[in-house]
Amino acid sequence: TAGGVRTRSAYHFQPAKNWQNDPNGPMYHNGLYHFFYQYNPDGVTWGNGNLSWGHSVSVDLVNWFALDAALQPSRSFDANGCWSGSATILPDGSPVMLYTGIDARGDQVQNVAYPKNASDPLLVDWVKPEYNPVIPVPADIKRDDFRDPSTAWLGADGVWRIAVAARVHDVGGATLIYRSKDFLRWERNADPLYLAHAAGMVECPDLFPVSEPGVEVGLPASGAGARHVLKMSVMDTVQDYYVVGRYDDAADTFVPEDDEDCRSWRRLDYGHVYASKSFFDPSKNRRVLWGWANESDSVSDDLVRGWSGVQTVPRKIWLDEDGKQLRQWPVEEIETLRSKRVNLLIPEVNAGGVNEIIGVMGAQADVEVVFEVPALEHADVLEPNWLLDPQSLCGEKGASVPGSVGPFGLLVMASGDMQEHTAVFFRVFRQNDKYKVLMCTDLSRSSTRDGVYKPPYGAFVDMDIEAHGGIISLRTLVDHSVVESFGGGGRACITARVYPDHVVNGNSHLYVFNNGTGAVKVSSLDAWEMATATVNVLPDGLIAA
Ligand code: DQQ
Repeated sequence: TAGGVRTRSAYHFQPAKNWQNDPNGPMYHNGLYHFFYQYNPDGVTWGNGNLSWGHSVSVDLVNWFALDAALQPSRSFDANGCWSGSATILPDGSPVMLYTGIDARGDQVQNVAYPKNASDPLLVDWVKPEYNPVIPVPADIKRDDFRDPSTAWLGADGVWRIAVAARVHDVGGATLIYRSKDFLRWERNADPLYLAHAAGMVECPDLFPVSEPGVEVGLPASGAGARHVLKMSVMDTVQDYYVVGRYDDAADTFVPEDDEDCRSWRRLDYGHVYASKSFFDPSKNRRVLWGWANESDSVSDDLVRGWSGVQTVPRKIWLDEDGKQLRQWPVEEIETLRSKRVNLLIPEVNAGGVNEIIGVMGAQADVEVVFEVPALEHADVLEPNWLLDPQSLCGEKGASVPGSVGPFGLLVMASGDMQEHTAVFFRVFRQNDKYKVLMCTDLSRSSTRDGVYKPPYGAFVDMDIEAHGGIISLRTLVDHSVVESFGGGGRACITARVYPDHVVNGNSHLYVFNNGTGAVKVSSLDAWEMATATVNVLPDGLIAA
């Protein structure tokens, strides 16, 4: 349908049709990347009862070829759904999957699956051994509060560990540790890896080592003393939070270095992303993160489109020099899609300035801009309570509210008459003799349509802009209905879904703007039109042989 074509992404991962949600079991195996995802083969909604693992392969994390579903409900131990799980690469190089089955009684149980033929490069067929489930619901956990096994890691004692999400009644959200030597017999550790008293059910736990700042390691978690990141998807808020901490590989417990309430940990994305999962890519010695970005219009729109849900671009993640936050950046392979480049020489944008970036298709673009604030000291004074809720602050101080330093940034997916536009911008505040940089993606004008979720999204970029000479960068990937932004070199990420109306019969424009009273320098501005990747369907114009 026209609606589907207009909003379908050109280089974000989606199946050809139908519903997708969580990334599952991403891995690198024998020269190929495999990506699995929660998939409803029968429709555009979540479809409780028949969730399967969709499966695609890629050589470059950009172009994807669809294979048949890898796991589908078929046995008593997964009769009502194959839910989220993770891949582990065994020492002999072959993979094993752990996933949650919704069994014939409706219990959440943990199952294993192996490739039928480990030498098949595509790993098309998966076998679910008869002895499943390998972990039934424990007596102290409710039958529908036990799911999402993580990638397994090998302890110094030669025993494998996994983390599984659960809710401990009256206590909170937990990540339980199970140990095994053979992936068949699993024993629960008395202590959970981490207990989140403040949360209810948590989902999709991920634990990985980050070593010391700046060093990129992605080896499976082990070794006491090494720093690790724990990420949990918290159901009450539908947000992914992470924290750096110490993992004790003998006790199998994790102590965050930060706040105890996981809902005040940092977020992987301050926009519309959930159930993220990372994997270690040994071919490039990097850790790569995927996350699900749900639609934010309506189910009837999904029905018209015939699909629902995209994944963020795969992001390389590493620990920042500050030892506290992750930095995230689109994997370099995405840059192979950069085709037409425009390089604008706008020395500065004055108060109220709006400069069009002409020459690239605005709906399919990658924009990198470096701003320099010449006079930080003019910044407006920050009220301390604003620090608590950057999202509301972005709502109060949207792109049309002038400040002293900012708002400045990009207007993307803009109609020619500017009636519709999505603003991605910064605003700098002063707090005593320090500066705080607010990053916002303001969707309030993103579409003239009603019935679309158009919130402000916001985050403080955790960097010392003064020490950086007043310089701050913004990279925004625009892909029809996806606006995925990386502020301050990937210190804060905001992914938004947009549904502008003007794309029916008009082009989308791109602008750089400054609505602050002080001028802002543009040290560099590069924009590329992005080619359409092969994502499970052939791009327009290509015909299958
Ligand atoms: N989605 C899966 C669950 C997981 C949830 C089911 C998170 O396994 O807990 O589709 O989005």
